[in-house]
This record gives sequence, C-alpha cells and structure tokens, in this order.
Amino acid sequence: MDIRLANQTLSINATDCRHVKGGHIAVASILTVDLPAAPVRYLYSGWQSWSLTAWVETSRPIRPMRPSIMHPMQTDPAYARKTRPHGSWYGAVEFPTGELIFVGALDLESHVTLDGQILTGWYEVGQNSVSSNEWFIATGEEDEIFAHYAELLSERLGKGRTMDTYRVWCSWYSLYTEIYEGQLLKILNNLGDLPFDIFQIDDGWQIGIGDWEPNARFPSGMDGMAARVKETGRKAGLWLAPLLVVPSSSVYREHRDWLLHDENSGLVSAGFNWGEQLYALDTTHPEALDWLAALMKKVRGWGYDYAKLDFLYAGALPGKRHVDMPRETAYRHGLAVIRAALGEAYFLTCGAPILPSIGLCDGLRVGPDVAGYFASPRDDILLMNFAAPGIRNALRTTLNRLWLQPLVHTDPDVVYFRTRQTMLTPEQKSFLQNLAEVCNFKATSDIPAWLTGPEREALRGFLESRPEVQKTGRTSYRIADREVDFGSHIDMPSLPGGLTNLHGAIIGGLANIRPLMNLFDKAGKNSLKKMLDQNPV
Ligand code: 9PG
Repeated sequence: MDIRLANQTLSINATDCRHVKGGHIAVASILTVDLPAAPVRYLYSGWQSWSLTAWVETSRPIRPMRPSIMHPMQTDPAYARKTRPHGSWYGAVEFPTGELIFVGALDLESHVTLDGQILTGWYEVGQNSVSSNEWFIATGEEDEIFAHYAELLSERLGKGRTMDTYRVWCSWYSLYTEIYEGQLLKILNNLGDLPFDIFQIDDGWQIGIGDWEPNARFPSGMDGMAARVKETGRKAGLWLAPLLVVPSSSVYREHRDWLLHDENSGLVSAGFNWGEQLYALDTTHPEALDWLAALMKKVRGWGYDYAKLDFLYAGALPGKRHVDMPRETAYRHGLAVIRAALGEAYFLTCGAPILPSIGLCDGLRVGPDVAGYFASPRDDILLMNFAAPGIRNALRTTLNRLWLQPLVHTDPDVVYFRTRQTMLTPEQKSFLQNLAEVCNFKATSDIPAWLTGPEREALRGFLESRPEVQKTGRTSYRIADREVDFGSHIDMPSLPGGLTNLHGAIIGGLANIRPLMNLFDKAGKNSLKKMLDQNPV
C-alpha cells in the first residue's frame, strides 16, 4: 500500500495502516518500506547500554566487532555478525537532501535493517499474541520524530517516575574493584560538604557474582557501610549484577536449573569478565525470581536506597527458558519483580537492553563506560569495537539516545574534574561535563584527595548548577550562555586497511583465548594496585 508522508509517497508492505500524530502506524510482522532514493546515512540502534548507537555513512562497510567473546556483553549476539546496517527496535535513513525516514517498532523483540533501498522491520516472534506487530513510520525533523515515538512507547511501556535526578559519587572510575571499607569511609569523610546525594559503592564489595554478600574487605558488613553513609545525610547506593552467575558461585553449584540454557541443554554464554565465563539467570524460573526478589529486599534491608543493577542484558539473551516466552518479554518479567522488590529505591539499569527497560526503572545508562582516555586506537581501529570504554564512544552513543529523556533519566556515566590519574585534556573533560548537564545526570568517581583546590571548587560548582539547556542543532546545545557542539568529536574512526585489519584479526583472536585474557586481567589488577599505592585516597 502507499502512504503519504510530508511531501512524499512511500510504498510499504503492511496488513493495515492508520494515520497518527506525527506519522503512521503500520501493522506487519515483517514490514518493508521502499525508499525513494539511496540513503547516505543510517541510524544504528544498539541493543543495550554499551552498544553503538549512531548515524553512520551507508558507504561504510560493516565489519563485526572484535573480539567475538565479547559479543554477548556488548551487542545483541544474535545479530553481531550481520553485514547490513541493523538496529534493535528502530532505524532511520537520511537522504542526500537531509530528509529522514524513520521506522520504529512499538513492541519488543523487533529489528530494523537496510538492504539497498529497502528498509525492513521484523518481529523476532512473528505473528503471535504477544506482539501487536505495530510500526511507527515517520519523516521530518529528527527530534520531532523521536518525540512522537517516545510518546507512543510510553503508552505501551510506561515511563520512569517523575523524581529529580541525584548527584552521585561512584567508586568505580577511580578504584575499580580495589575497594575497602576503611578507604571508602575516608573518601566519604573527605567529600565533606560537597553536595552529593548518593554515595554509591560499585563492583568489588561482594564475595562473588551470584554470591551477593560482603567479602572480607567489608568487615562491618554492607549494612554497616550504609549506616555510615547515612550519617553524612546522604543516601547509600550499591552495585550488583543480579542476572549474572559465574561458575565459582553457589547459585551455579546449587541451582543449575535456574540458568539460561540453549536448545541443546548447554548453558548460554553471557560473555567473559572477572576472569570467568559468565552465565545468565533464567528470569522465567519461579525459584530464580523468588531469589531475585529476596536479594533486592536484602539490599533494601541493609539500608540502600539506590540500586545500580548492571549486566542486565543477560536476562534477555536468546535461549530456551523454563517458561517459553520471547526473550525481552522474559527480561521485563524479571525486571518487574526487581522493581517491585526495590520498592521506593531509585533503580538505575546498566548494560541493559534499552526499550525492554523502559517503564520499569528510574535511570538507564545510555552509553558505554567512560575512561581516563578519549579513545583507544586498539579498540577503534584494530578491534572496531565502539562499545568499549572511552570518552568518544560514550559521547557518541549517549548523544544519540537523548530522545529517551521523556521516558527515563539518561545516565551518561561519570565526569572527571581531576588531573591526577587521567590523560584527558581540559577540553575532553569539559565534553563530559557538558554532556552531564544536557542529561541532567551528574556523577563522578573523583577522589577528594586527588583534587586540587580549584578542581574541588569546579566540581562543587558543577554539582550546584542547574543551567538552562537548549538544543540548537543536531549535535549542538546552549548550556546557560555557552554554545557547545559535540559534532566533530563523535565521528567514527576510519576502517583499518589490509595489514592493519590482519593485525586486528590477530589481536581479536588472541582476546578470545580465556587464559590469555586472565593474564591481562591480572596484569591490569597489579598495575591498579600499584597506582593506588602511589596515590593514596
Ligand atoms: C563494574 C562496571 C561498572 C561500570 C559498568 C560496567 O564489556 N565489558 O567487558 C564491560 C565490562 C564492564 C563494564 C562494561 C563493559 O562496566 O558499566 O559502570 O559498574 O561494570 O564491573
């Protein structure tokens, strides 16, 4: 059938189509849109927090990201090797004239891809009772299209609670897993009157992934830590990865049936981290759900009012579940249980599939991790991995996800004010600070003892400011009276040529060898320990 959009007629393949505010809603388990011309850019929509989301030239060849061992934890592994532009739930194309055509699913387990001049959207589960098979089709100005799309999604998925964002001190981006009770208490004390609402303890407090009890470095227990945080007038925050399970954990030993299996009764890989193979909890298993709810209540009981729940993609990986349901629906099922058990606590999702998290959390990490460097040539050129930590990767993906703001707090990750222990230039640090203002989500891991007097005051000013933010262009903003354009700083690096690509393939191949990864892990940990010895908190 033909639909009229702005000044053009599009031929689409759908069983039904109706006009709505800002565009059309078409019904099709597989939708095809014949494009009037060859597009020059495609909007990739990454599956989870860390996955690349960006406008990319259609002339750019698509190469799978390296290393493949990371596919389950950095992208949707079911589509990681696709050689056409592909995105989760939605996609858009731009023509040489600057005009856009957007196709976005109104339900989960959906994808959009571009093949020449045909844009195709499909639902993984096809015609079934779960999905409405609806698609929003629109043209026009990017922000308007997304505003309409967000409204349609909010009707179907809900949105976060209308509470203010918090200002967060987070332990990760200075101390990583090297955290100790005494050291954190010292930092807490040194934060003094800096206006942080949340003191958030990240990865490193737990016995193991799946064993969510304090390890020997926290002799007063996590309840003891929360009590000390609350004495300073702040709320306590805690990191967990509740949908991951590692072989060394008691859950793995005692409840193998709670884990996500594949068709051949093997376990589904959720990636590789902390020197261990990762597995996923099956969020349709009633006992696993009871365990999850009890875990959340335990954390609440310890006194934590802010939960950063990470590596959540694990709950939505493809696999065979205890109760047969589509994977993102299964994830949402688990998230609803978590949300209910967390009660009034602030719920930040991370490493989380984007649309399936909407309506069930307060905040959502919308980009990869930041780091003490702008970009890594190894990740950019050799591995072609844009989900890897770094400022440019974080800026790029976060900026392309700001349309989610009516639905959820958009967390761009932390900012840096320190000079110590980072290679970032003042300009690069200011990109992150500006992005945090645009997101209205402010966090840092800066250690007070590492800040100079002026840096500490700059951090205070940042935390206290509530500037007016106005979007002035596709990548530019006015923040108070400053004009900020992120545009040229988020370009994709060029693709490697033959020899460099071969070098990358070798590096990527080596990274798939687990014992080798463990060696690197150990080396990294040692240099972190050394750095912390030389830079007391
Ligand atoms: C704690 C960290 C921090 C951080 C999170 C998340 O692909 N990866 O291997 C990968 C590992 C860690 C990671 C992101 C990606 O960081 O985003 O803020 O909480 O976990 O381990």
